[in-house]
Amino acid sequence: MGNEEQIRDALNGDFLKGRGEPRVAMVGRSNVGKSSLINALLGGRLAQVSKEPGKTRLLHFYHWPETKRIVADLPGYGYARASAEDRNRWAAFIQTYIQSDEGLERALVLVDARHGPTELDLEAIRFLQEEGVPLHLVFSKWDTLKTQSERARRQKEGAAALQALRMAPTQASWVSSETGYGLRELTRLVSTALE
Ligand SMILES: Nc1nc2c(ncn2[C@@H]2O[C@H](COP(=O)(O)OP(=O)(O)OP(=O)(O)O)[C@@H](O)[C@H]2O)c(=O)[nH]1
Ligand SMILES: [Mg+2]
Repeated sequence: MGNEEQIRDALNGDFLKGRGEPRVAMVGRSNVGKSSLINALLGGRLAQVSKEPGKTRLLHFYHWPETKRIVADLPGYGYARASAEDRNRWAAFIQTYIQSDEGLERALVLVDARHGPTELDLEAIRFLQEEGVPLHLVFSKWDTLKTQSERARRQKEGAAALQALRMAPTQASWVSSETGYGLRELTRLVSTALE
C-alpha cells in the first residue's frame, strides 16, 4: 500500500470517524521513546515499545481524553540500518501525513536528553518548520541523566539548540516515561489550544 492510500485509510477509518479532536503528532528518531511516552501519558500499554528500533512502521492514532486530543504515533527516522532511501521514504510519509490531516495541531519532537538534537533531528525539525507545523521539543529519558551537573549541562545545551532553531524557551520540556518526570506539565501544555 502506498503512503497516500495508507494515510487516507487511517484518516477515514472508523477510529477517527466523527471525531473532531485536534491531533498531536509524536515525531522523533527511532528508539527515542515516542511509544513509551504515549503509554506513560495516556496511562496504558497502547503503543508497542521495543528495544528493536523501527518498531512503529505505520500511523497509529490514540485517544487522549485528558487533553481532548488524539495522538498520532508516527514511524521514527534514522535507525541504524536505515538507508538514504529509507530517509526519503520517511520524509515523504510525514509530508503526506501533514498535508492530509487538516486536524493536525502540533508536533511533539522527541530528542534524547543525553545528547540533544542530532543532525537528523535538526533536519526533521527544519522540515516541520518549513511545513508550518507548530512544534514543541521534548527531551526524553531525563531519568538517564544521573548527576545534577549533567542535567544542568544538558539543559543549557538544549536551550542553546532552541535558540539556534529560533524557538522560544517555553517550546521545550524535559520528561521521563520511566519516572513520570515532566508528564503533568506536558499534558497541560498539550491541553492548551493554539490560537
Ligand atoms: N531510561 C528510559 N528508557 C526509556 C524511556 N522511554 C523509552 N525508553 C526505552 O527506549 C527504548 C525505545 O522506546 P520506544 O518507546 O519503543 O521508542 P520509539 O521512539 O517508539 O521507537 P520506534 O517505534 O522504533 O520509532 C525502549 O527500550 C524503552 O524502554 C525513558 O523515559 N527512560
Ligand atoms: Mg514506536
